Amino acid sequence: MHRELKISVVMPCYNEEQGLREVIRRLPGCVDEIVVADNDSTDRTAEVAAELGARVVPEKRRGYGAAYKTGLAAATGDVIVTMDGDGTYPAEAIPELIDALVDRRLDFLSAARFPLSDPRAMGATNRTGNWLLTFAALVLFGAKMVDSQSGMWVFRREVLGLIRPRSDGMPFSQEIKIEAIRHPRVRFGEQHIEYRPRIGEVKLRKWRDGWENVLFMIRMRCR
Ligand SMILES: Nc1nc2c(ncn2[C@@H]2O[C@H](COP(=O)(O)OP(=O)(O)O)[C@@H](O)[C@H]2O)c(=O)[nH]1
Ligand SMILES: [Mg+2]
Repeated sequence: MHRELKISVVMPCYNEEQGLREVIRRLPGCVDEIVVADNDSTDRTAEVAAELGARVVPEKRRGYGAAYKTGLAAATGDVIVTMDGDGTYPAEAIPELIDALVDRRLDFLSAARFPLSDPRAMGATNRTGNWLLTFAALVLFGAKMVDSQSGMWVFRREVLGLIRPRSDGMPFSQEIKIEAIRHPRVRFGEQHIEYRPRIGEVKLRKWRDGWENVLFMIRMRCR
């Protein structure tokens, strides 16, 4: 509990046995529930998550968005915090991010990684790709933000009753932010966080996923 709110952390994980161990160890005491959405990882991700007190929700459909849909639906907290299972996002910042959500009277707070606190955490191609995708969200939807691809969001669970992101893949991250920004009853904001180099193997296929993100936004604009 923090500020009298029940806190759930939801993480999509595919083969993050190593990173997940570290992330769960760093979670602050205010976290009441940990949900790990797993797609039949071939390493011990599910076992490690369960051993460390997380609820593991299995999802057969592969993909970041598919895992999030199942994981978010399973969360019971008043506030949901999301993160990758790779040690990149600052778990210890959760209480101050919830404070920002409450004090700024927001419904959805996205944790922005730029300017990068550690340049080693993201290569030049990914940085450029991020910038282009964030710019595309502005041009196509008028959605103004600093970091359209951040995987750390802090939001009130009620938001899930108002917006319904559809992507089963990596575009889920930008889609949920664009939907939150566009919804008249959802107050959206961003707050800067630290971002660290990853533990374990990257799952993002930068060219393929970057291109899929662009096409997804164009299709989303047309519907
Ligand atoms: N369950 C599940 N998790 C996934 C899948 N793809 C990526 N993830 C997780 O989503 C998070 C983001 O992936 P990551 O490789 O860190 O991408 P990046 O942060 O954009 O470089 C990590 O925790 C991954 O394990 C998937 O198909 N299924
Ligand atoms: Mg990551």
